[in-house]
Amino acid sequence: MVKIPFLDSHTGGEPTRLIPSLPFDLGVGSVADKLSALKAHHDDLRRTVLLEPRGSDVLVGAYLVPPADPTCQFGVIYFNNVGYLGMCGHGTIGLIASLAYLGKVQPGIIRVETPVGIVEATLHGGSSSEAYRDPPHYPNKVSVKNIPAFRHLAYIPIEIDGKTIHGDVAWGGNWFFLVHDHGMDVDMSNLEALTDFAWRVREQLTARGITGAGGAEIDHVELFASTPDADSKSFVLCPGKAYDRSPCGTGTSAKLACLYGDGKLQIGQTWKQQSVVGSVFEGSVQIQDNRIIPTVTGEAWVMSEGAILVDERDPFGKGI
Ligand code: PYC
Repeated sequence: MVKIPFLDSHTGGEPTRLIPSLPFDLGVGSVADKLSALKAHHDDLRRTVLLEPRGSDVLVGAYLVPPADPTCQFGVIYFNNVGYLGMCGHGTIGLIASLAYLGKVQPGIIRVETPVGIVEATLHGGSSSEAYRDPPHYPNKVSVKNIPAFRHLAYIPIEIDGKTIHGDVAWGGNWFFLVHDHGMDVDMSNLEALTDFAWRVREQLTARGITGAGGAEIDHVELFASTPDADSKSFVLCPGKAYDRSPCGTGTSAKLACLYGDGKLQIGQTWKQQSVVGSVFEGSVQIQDNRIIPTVTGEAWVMSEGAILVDERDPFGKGI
């Protein structure tokens, strides 16, 4: 029987399953090198951790790995039901809150190496946090200063059901297609139609050969709408066809880069992005070396801990 400890959190409703230590060695390279080794030799662990019958399509996993960069305290590799993510905003908020729960970090700045670059998380705490004053609790509000975000293509037309819609292709740690003129109701009562529509957008992008920089696949679709409760509301479809319950940290970063590019967001101005389930991230941008650096803030909550048990005799022990 193999036993792998895990800790589950959610960030604005979107779960993160943290695996604090891997049952094998990935060598001494960068986190990007470790991701290559995982893809080549250990993809069965991703399936074991996330797929049914143990997991579900909604779960995002996070492997905690040693960083190669000496300025970082941690390395992390995010994964989902179909593969691996470059970065994950809700996952990083969940990771840091989980590490706080485990007593491995204190309020302050924590640098984390990801396969696509270094992110800087700030774990908030201190006198303004009621939760932190109560000893059994842990600080859970985190700001993530992301890698640089940018818009790659603007106002690209695609046709869905004979109707032309337009989207921007932008990078926020993953590749996104951001659509405003979709005409869909961004509401929980409309999840099936939103999923179907966003999936068809993805199919059209593939069929038309519309990609991110260097031919990268655009594997996330964001449909935006207005709301009285925030600056914008969004439905985000993830690569494995599950929708993001959070406002999506990398998706919000991509959105912030487009807003800044359009002159609709000033440096340091706060943007409130609401998810389809109603959770909110606050975002802002700063400029460093002529690049747009987004910061996204949210809260995460630990919700279960335990161990994955893999019985070698179980025909579905490594996922369906
Ligand atoms: O928060 O960046 C994010 C994210 C990506 C996929 C799911 N959540």
